[in-house]
Amino acid sequence: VDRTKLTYEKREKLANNPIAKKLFNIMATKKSNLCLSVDLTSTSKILDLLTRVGEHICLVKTHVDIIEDFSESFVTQLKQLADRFGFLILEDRKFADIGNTVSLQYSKGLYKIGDWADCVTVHSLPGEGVLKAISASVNGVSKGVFLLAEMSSEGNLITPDYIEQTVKVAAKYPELMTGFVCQNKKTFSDPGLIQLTPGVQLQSSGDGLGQVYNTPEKIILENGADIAVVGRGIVAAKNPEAQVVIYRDALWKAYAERVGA
Ligand code: 5FU
Repeated sequence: VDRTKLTYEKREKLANNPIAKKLFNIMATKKSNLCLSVDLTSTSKILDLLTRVGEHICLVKTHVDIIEDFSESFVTQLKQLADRFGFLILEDRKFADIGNTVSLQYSKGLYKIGDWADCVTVHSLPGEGVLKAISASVNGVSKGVFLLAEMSSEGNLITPDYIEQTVKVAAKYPELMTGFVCQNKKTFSDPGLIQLTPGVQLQSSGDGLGQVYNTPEKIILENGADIAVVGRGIVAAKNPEAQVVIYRDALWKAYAERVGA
């Protein structure tokens, strides 16, 4: 069966990872398959933006290492917003080292990512030790991984064989796997996993630094995305509150058309 023809409600039942289940449930309930990438360097700007747009998103994606005034209080407030608006938190750390180092990077240091992020991104490049290093639960709370199978950037070095091996290794960690960061429908078939696709913007087709943008319709209807990641299309807009609604509506409409709802 074609996973992209199934509703998020059906796929929630097919997911093994608790974070994937929660995400499918949030998407269906909030009618939003939009992930906002809050690539801002100040905590007040991030919290302010999320206060204004949080009701429209299913997931927020952070790059915690670009924040200049990171604090524990920021984490507390971020989690409060996530609870209040009902979205999950993805830290886009792209772990890519040996298992032991990743285990330390995940749980220690300034950020203690494993304490607050529901899920993280991981490169398959180092081999499966990187997946063994990320716990499926921290202090009894479920966690998840989005494994990078493809990237949106021009000239990236990922090959068809790399993609195939990435999908194979993921199948060994059903409890942990929330989904894949990828660009194509054919990359994987398991309907219990989520396709997270970055490189989405209405205003432009690239950023001059290798990023490649597609439209919401293309990534949902043709490329098989379940959740679209939008950063600057919303974050750098004059009116983010207006843009977030435009993206959310376009993405949801494309999903509804895809599943024939
Ligand atoms: F894995 C990937 C990828 O293949 N492309 C990406 O663009 C991740 N990203 C992230 O999505 C990137 O690090 C940014 O945080 C975000 C896209 O932001 P934009 O402003 O919409 O280009």
